[in-house]
Amino acid sequence: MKTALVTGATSGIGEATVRALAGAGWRVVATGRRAERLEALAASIGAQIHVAAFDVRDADATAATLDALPEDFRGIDLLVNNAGLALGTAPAQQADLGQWQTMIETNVSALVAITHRLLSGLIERKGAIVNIASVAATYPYTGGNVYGGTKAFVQQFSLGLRSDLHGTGVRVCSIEPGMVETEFTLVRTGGNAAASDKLYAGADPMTADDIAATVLWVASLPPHLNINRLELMPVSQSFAGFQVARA
Ligand code: NDP
Ligand code: 8X3
Repeated sequence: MKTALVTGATSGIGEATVRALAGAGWRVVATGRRAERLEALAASIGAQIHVAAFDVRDADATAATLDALPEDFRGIDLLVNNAGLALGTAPAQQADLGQWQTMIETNVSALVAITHRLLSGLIERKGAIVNIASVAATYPYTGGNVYGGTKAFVQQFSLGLRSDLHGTGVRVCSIEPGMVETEFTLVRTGGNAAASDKLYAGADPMTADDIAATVLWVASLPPHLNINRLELMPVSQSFAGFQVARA
């Protein structure tokens, strides 16, 4: 039985990924800050899951948790770096520096620290890393500033890992979704349920299960096959043009 570690498993894509992996017979370490949600997830899955509540921005708590995993969950074959967030939609000139720093600490620094910690074990087991980036890595939009920057880092770090891990057998994939209906917009807007509902209303967005099924597919491919980058959008979403400021 293979073991996965999924960060950000208390809601959305992470929770759905835990369910998909467990349903396919994986052992899963599920993490996030909200312990009660992790306990509920564990209760609905059973012995195949181990939960650990910690803030990924806390380097000491992260290291202590990973070092103290129970014997059965210690050998991580698949790391799903999913924990992340966007905060705010203000243009850069009006943005809050604290929100920018939180996004960088969560989406970049924490992802790098967890990957660094687990890398030697992943190499030993010829494992896999799936990083959840975003279409925001590739397509800029107003108010996306630092969030897009963090996801561009995740995308490029994934490709850099591929290069460094050449010959080790470790697979790395950057999954880059567009609009997925989760708690993402609730978090981004500071709890504005009306704004979140409005964004998704009538849009037929992707679901967390859509992305979880993609993660499971990538993780289940034969060992000789690597998906480098995978960009997904709902059919209802596409691209807009450039903007021109006229005198
Ligand atoms: P959710 O808000 O539903 O889930 C985010 C998860 O990240 C939660 O489990 C949350 O857990 C966890 N998390 C956030 N901050 C921390 C922290 N400091 N420490 C530990 N865990 C943390 O959003 P999504 O499921 O949509 O987001 C998952 C990933 O997908 C993110 O990286 C996001 O950027 C990315 N993404 C989302 C898209 C979308 O449209 N929804 C599109 C493209 C990418 P808790 O709060 O309990 O700590
Ligand atoms: C989330 C998708 O388009 O809101 O990463 O940035 S988007």
